[in-house]
Amino acid sequence: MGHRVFRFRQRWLGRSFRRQRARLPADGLAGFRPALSRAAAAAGLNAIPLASRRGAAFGDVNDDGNIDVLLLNVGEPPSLLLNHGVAGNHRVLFRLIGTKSNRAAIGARVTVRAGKLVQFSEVRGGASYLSQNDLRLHFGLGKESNLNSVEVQWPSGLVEKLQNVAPDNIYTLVEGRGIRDTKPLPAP
Ligand SMILES: [Ca+2]
Repeated sequence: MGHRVFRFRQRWLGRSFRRQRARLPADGLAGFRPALSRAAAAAGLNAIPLASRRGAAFGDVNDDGNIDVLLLNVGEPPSLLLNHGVAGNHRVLFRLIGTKSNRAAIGARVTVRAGKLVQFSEVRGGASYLSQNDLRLHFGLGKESNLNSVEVQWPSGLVEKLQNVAPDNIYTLVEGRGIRDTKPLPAP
């Protein structure tokens, strides 16, 4: 991401500490490293100007169903990486609002079942350095065009289960009241 004391080093050592987005250990991860490099190149990440970066926040900034990334640059404006995604894949987002639980629903867990897919995610506070991810939970569904079930475990202990939920929407779920709002996403 960048060197911790880059200003000092640049002034006194005459070296640049701006870096590419990720550095992986030279040993280990032998198969993962080239695969990650190819994925980064395909996504256009190698074209991003070098910078000394710190935190990163993940979320769907433009409500198109694809998770975007905001990178925090030291002494410079942040970089917003908009994810244009892959056509044809379904997805769904859930915004949770607690009533008995905390309003932000921190700690709530959602489990979705779609065909053979079973996924879960949890609403979390805090993430990368000085960053907060989107509190909405995002699930990529691939070619699955129907959610068989959606189960919400609220911090209060309440468990709610919804069935046959259509993908490609942003749902607002209120604790104890089910789906209270639906915002369609663009066609996959
Ligand atoms: Ca997006």
